[in-house]
Amino acid sequence: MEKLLPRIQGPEDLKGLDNQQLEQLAEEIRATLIDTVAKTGGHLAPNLGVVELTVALHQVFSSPVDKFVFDVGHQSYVHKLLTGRQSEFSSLRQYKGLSGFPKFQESTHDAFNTGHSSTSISAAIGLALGRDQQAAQHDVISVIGDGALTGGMAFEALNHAGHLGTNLIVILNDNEMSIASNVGAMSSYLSRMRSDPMYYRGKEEIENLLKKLPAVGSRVLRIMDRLKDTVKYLVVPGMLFEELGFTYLGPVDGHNFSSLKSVLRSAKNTKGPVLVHALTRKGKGYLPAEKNPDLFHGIGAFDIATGKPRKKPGPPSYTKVFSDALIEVARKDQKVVAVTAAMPGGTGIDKFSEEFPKRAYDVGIAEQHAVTMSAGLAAAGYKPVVAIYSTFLQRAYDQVMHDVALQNLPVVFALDRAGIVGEDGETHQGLFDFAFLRNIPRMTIMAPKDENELRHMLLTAIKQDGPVSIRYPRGKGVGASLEAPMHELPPGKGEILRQGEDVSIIAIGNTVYPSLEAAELLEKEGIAAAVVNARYVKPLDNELILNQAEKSGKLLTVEEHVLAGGFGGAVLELLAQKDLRVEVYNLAIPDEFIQQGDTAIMRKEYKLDAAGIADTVRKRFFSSEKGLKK
Ligand SMILES: Cc1ncc(C[n+]2csc(CCOP(=O)(O)OP(=O)(O)O)c2C)c(N)n1
Repeated sequence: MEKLLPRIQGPEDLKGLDNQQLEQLAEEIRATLIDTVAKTGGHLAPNLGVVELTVALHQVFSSPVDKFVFDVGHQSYVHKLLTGRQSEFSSLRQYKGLSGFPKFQESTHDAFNTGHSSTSISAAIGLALGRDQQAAQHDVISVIGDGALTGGMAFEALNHAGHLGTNLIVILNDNEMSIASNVGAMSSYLSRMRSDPMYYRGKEEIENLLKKLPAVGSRVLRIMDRLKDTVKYLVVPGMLFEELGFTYLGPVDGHNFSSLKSVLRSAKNTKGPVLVHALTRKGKGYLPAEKNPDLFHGIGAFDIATGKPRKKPGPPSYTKVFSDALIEVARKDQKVVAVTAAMPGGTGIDKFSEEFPKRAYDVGIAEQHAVTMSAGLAAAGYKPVVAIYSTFLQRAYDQVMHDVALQNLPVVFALDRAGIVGEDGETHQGLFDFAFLRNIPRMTIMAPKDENELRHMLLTAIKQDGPVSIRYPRGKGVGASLEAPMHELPPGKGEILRQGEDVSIIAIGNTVYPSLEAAELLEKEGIAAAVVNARYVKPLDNELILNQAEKSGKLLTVEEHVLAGGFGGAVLELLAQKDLRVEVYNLAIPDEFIQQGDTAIMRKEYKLDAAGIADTVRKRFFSSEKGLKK
């Protein structure tokens, strides 16, 4: 049979296809998704679930005139395949390749960039208002998952959309899953609509029944009309959305082309905000993903036949070491509780909740709530550890400041995926946390050089009275042996790992080991570099840093973080305050958003590997052009 997918170079090529051809196309898309993601890694299960939905959207609407906003955007691969990006699809999530998220820089079909959750309805409202301002006519469609709908912004936007009343289509892609099982009352409401036919068939059935009753029936119907609001609560599907000012359409089988297209056409023809409730299956069409949608939500390379991840052997991840350490601490301290915002697996809180089901809280994709709730727990005498990706804490800045730090509450922020994150790219880079936490009074900020130090830092943090953040990178540790028992680290103290009188490299977090390697490279060239593991960004180990500065007169700070507001900046502030004039260079990420790519490639690119650090020392402090040669 001739393949259809290669013929689809843009959404217009879909227009003439009948449902049978669409079925074939869906199969080809699924095969391409599985083949590609098996090599590149990526968000397989979410995309397998939206194949029919995305195809139907492109048949009924006309992108790029009509605008699609994909919430989170991890489910936009099918959209990419249908909008002229097939030939580059194998470069998905690779360095200089296609992004794993919508990106307007990549295509005019990507109306709005996403990556973080629950933004799509707000963005779509903005696009719709822009359209209205220009008296244009096109449709704006937000595609949002039931998981993303747990985020506060999504509720704020639903509330506002109903108030505005302008044309807007929200497609609720309900697969009953966030990454793990979805949480919350909204999720239970949606699943009631899924599972209890009375819940959504009631209105029509009752009306038909009443119509059949001669005389009385129509009178009752009229009374019912007057009592509309009360009765509607009992019998109308999607009442919650109707009350918010939306026309609710559905639930519809999100894998059936003819039902999907018909409901989408109705949505197109309805005035005001419309919510289409599509029921889909995460991982649809690939058994291992259907069986294990959590694992296949976002997966590395895997073997297609078995569905097994192609894991490279190596030391345990920072996440695992953190998770085990937290459990160890919690066994001794009953006050320790753990909080995650929809990332139980990613943060290691899943294991904690197996052992302490009553002391672990998954709040859904609600980082702001997670932080303020933790502040409340701390105010009630508990010791909450909020495990959160660095990039997602950006959401909860005011909560950290206003609810935690202002009251000096002992909340521990365990910032996973800090630094360069690799294939997820610019929306997920954890490169800003030192900067946005460092200016908050009372915050203690730490970063371990390895997974062993992470354990000690966790204990140290839990023993402290105020807010503390510990950031650690994505992926495997360095293979450090894990000392037991954990011990507290001296507060605000770094450590000298290597002596050297020519230059001091002051490194933080995962740049400490590459700095040690760099010192070895430099030694071969006759440059004696000291290496300091700073451990703390706040409070800084003033004494140690000033001593090193005075000794060699040359300081290099190294961090996997943006330059502006980072660790290096803190060192400069200290030197300026002490009026100490030494040569300093801050090696950090420049003032730009960092694209996706393998972490090793990216570290090399930004000179954060051993060779790059050594090169920086050479060029900045010992280059003959600068007349500074020893
Ligand atoms: C602010 C924020 N927090 C957490 C995440 C991580 N995350 C990505 S997708 C996802 C689950 C989304 O679930 P849903 O919207 O139902 O989409 P599905 O994958 O089920 O299709 C989460 C928690 C994120 N992208 N943004």
